[in-house]
Amino acid sequence: IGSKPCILWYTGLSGSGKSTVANAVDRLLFDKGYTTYLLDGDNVRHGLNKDLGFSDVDRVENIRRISEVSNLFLDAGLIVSTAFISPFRADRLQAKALIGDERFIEVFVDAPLETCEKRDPKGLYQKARDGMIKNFTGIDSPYESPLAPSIHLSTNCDDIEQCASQVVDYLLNNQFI
Ligand code: GGZ
Repeated sequence: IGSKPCILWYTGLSGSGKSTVANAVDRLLFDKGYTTYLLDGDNVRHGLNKDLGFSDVDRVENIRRISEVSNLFLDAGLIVSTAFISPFRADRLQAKALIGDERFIEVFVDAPLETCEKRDPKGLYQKARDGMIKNFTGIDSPYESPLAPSIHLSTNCDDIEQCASQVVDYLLNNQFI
C-alpha cells in the first residue's frame, strides 16, 4: 500500500537498541503492508562499507555512503530505516540536507552509557575499557546527542514494543502512512 517515502534515521550508542527497535518497527510496517528497507551494520558494514573502520574520517564516509544509498531507496518509494551510531551532528545534518528536511526523521535511541555498558551484548565495551578496541563510541570517541530529534525514545524506560509503537504513531500522525 502507498506511503509517503521517508527515512527513519536512528542514532544512538552501541547497545542503545537501534537495530532492535528498527527491526520491530519494520515488522509492524510490513504487517500493515508497507514496503520497507532497513540498512544496518549487518548489511552495510560487511558489504558496501567493508573498507571502512572507526576512525573519524571513516565514520564520516560510512554515513555519507549510507545517506546516498538511502536516497536511492527513497527514490524507489520505500520507507527506509538506517540504524547506525552516526555519532557526529554535522554528518546527520548533512544526511538531512541530502535527503530533504520533510522526509528525514531523526530518531534518537537514548539510553545512558552506563545502561549500554551493562548490556554489552557483544562484550565490546569491556574490550574498549581494556584498551583492546580503540576509538570506541562513548569511551574514547565522542557521541553527539541530537539537539532536536523528531522522535526521542528511552530504551531504559520503555520496552521495545512501546518504542516501536511511538515510531509508528509518529508516522501515522504525520501522514507518512
Ligand atoms: C563503535 C564499534 C566500534 C567502535 C566496532 N566504536 O553494538 P554493535 O557493535 O553491533 O554496533 C557497533 C557498530 C557501529 O557501527 P556504525 O556503522 O553504526 O558506527 S558509525 O555510525 O559510528 O560509523 C559496534 C561495532 O560496530 N563497533 N568497533 N570503535 N562501535
